[in-house]
Parts: sequence; structure tokens; C-alpha cells
Amino acid sequence: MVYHLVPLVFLLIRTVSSAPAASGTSLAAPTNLPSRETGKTPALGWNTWNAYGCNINEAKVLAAAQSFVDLGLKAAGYQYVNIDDCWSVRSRDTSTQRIVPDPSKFPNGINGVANKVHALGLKIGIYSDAGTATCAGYPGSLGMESIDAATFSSWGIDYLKYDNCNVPGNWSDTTASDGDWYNSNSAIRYRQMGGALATQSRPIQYSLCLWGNYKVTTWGARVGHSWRMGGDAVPQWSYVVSAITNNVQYLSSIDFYGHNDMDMMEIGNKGLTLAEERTHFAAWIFLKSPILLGTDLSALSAAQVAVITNRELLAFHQDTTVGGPAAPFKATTNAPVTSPPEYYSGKSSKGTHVFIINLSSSTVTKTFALSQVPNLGSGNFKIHDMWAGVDVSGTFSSSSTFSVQVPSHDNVAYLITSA
Ligand SMILES: *[C@@H]1O[C@H](CO)[C@@H](O)[C@H](O)[C@H]1NC(C)=O
Ligand SMILES: CC(=O)N[C@H]1CO[C@H](CO)[C@@H](O)[C@@H]1O
Repeated sequence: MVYHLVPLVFLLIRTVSSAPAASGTSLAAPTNLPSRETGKTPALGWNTWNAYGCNINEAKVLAAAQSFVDLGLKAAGYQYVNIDDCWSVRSRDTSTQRIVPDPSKFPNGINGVANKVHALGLKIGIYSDAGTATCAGYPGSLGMESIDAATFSSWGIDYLKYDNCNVPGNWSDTTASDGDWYNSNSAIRYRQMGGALATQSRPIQYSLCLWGNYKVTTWGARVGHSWRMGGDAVPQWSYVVSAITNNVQYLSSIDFYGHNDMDMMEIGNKGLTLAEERTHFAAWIFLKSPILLGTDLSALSAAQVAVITNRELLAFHQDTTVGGPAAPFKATTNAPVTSPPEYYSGKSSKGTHVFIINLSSSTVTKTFALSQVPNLGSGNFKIHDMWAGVDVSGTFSSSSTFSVQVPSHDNVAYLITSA
């Protein structure tokens, strides 16, 4: 969670791990798939961390929930209001062993907040850690999974983000016999919580936060609904570019109920231009990452709200017919290979989409040949601008090329259908 802690934990585990072990521990570990009652499409919501860090309380969480309603986020499909690290006191209850909400931050408990969030027609998420303590040093859930999952369920929790700090040395990984990282000690720490969540009456969406380590893209979908692909987001353009560059290597792990998580959004956090925020949003959309806003929603401009509530982009993200993301394609027969790629195409229930990003520092003309768009087929087509919500003038054929000026760091998004 806290970025500067990552290298420490990483080092601790990496120095002693090279591959997973299929040991007695792995044979006994739960094998529950994540719930199919939640998490089919990537989560849409908000989380306290990027906005407030540890400085959280009931008023801030409820203000965000109210903003979902007031700003049209709820109407656009945003559901999850998630509490990150630092919500509890430092010690468990000595008799029940439950984690205790901090009464100064949450005077009505987490249950009290959950009731109010649910009353607005929204869902609520909580945070814990697959170690002895969270990244900020509050009680972790390793070894206490059954108690904590039952507690979260009894409070009405709908979503769990599960972090990876403070892992005891005996949980590090040793040489594998079968090479499947699902059987690594690291995966087993997450499987233990997955098993505990599976026995609860509520479906709880399960977000694995182990920063892209332990080959999580090869086993994440067997354990949780999403898995982080790297370290914490920061409100900088270089972060947006690096998250895209990383994720495009692992697109085959994305489908219904399982999503690569490019981390929480930085829109509104002052490090990005509006064009960069548009591309931050669009890339998380077309790569089907969870989108958890991470700012004081009441301070967003109307233009920022328009970005995050774009109905057509959200429809691609939340499509219940096509699970996969858009993937890079070669825009013209002689187009250069760039890193990250600039041209992406994918299907939705509405048709075929093309997304183009430009990471250069000036406006450039971007061109693609319709014959290069995967599985578009032949015939006549109309091209619809998803950002503007209007059709581009003219009719196109499979022998057409299409050109558009793309401002620096901005993007364009199209729906292509038969004319
Ligand atoms: C590490 O030690 C704890 C406490 O003895 C034990 O419960 C746990 O199973 C051990 N983990 C592994 C992977 O052996
Ligand atoms: C990341 C990326 O490929 N950016 C491109 C933006 O457009 C300019 C001009 O076509 C390219 O040079 C960049 O490579």
C-alpha cells in the first residue's frame, strides 16, 4: 500500500524465493474460486487512499457516497465506496479477537457506515492484509482469516482489498515441484482468505494487492476478482504510461470475474492535465482495470466529472457480453512497433472499437486502415466518436484509412459498426 514499504517486503521475500512449493501447506489450502455473484465486470467505485491516506473518518466516506449520488456517478454505474488502510485501532479485541474500528474515526463502527452507504443504494469495501499487520501497522488477517471474513460479512461488507505487507519469514517461497505459483506460500496466504470469504453469506468482491509479484496473472483468477499489477499509483503522467506498458504484456489473463488491476485513479489529484486524465481513464477502461476514484470528489471540475461519467466508455468497461479488453493492433501495414502501443482494438456488444493514444509531447495525426482492425470484416462502416457521442461524418469501407489529430497525451475512442 505505502509505496516506500514495497521494496522492503519485496526484498525480504525475493531473497529467499525463486519458485513455489507444493507442500503440505498447499495441499491443505482452500481452493475456492471467487464468488460468481459479484465481480463479473471490473469494479467501479472510489477508495479513500489516494485522496486521504490514513487521515480518514466516517464523514469523508459518507461525503464520497453522497457525491456518487449528487455528481451522477451512481447513475453512471459507480457502486463501491471503499475504506483503505488505517480504519482500526492497533490491537484486536482481547476476548473476541476481532479487529476493532477506531472509535474516533468511525464512531458508529464500520457497520454504521455500511448501513448509510447501503441506504444510498451503494456498496462498501474494507481493507486488510495477508500478513501480521497492514502496511500502516494495524492488525493484519494472516492466520485470522475466518474471524475477519465473518466480521466483515456481519458488518455488511461487499468488497475486500487485501494487501501484502508484514509477511512472516516462514511464509516465503522455496523451490517448487510443479511450478504453479497457485501453490506458492504467497498465493496460499491469499487462498486462505478466499476460503474464508467463500463461507460467508454475503458475496464479497476480492481484490488481491500483491503488486504484480509471484506471477499473480497466472493464478489470480483462481483466487480473486482482480489483482494489482504493480506498485502504488502516483499522480504523474509517467505512472499512467508505465501502468499501460506493464499491463499490455498480460492481457490474456483478463476476462469476466478476473481483471488486471492498474491501481486506483489519480484524476483530480493535481499531477495530470485534463488530456492526461482522459487517457488515464480511457486506458483503464479499454484494458478493463477496476476503476476506483481516489480524490475528494466534491472538488472535481465539471470537465473532470464529464470524463469519469462518459457513458459510452463505461459501457465498454461494463459490457456483460464480451469479457476481454482491447488489445494492441498494427494500425497500418508499415506501422512501427512502439512501447507502449498506441492503437488498440476490441469488441463489445455494440460492435468493434478502436482506441488511440499518443504519448508524444505534441499534437500528431494518427491513422489506421480499417482493413487492419481485427475481425472487422468487409463492407461499409460508420465510425462513432465515443468521447463526443456523435458519428464522424462520412461512410467508410474496408479499404478506407481513417486519420485524426490527437493532442499531446490525449486519446480518441471509436465505435465502428456496419453502415
Ligand atoms: C508459519 O508459522 C505459523 C506459526 O507457527 C504457522 O501457523 C504457519 O502455518 C507457518 N507457515 C508456513 C507456510 O509454514
Ligand atoms: C507512445 C507512442 O507511441 N507515442 C507516439 C505518439 O505519436 C508520435 C508521432 O507519431 C510518435 O512518434 C510517438 O511514438
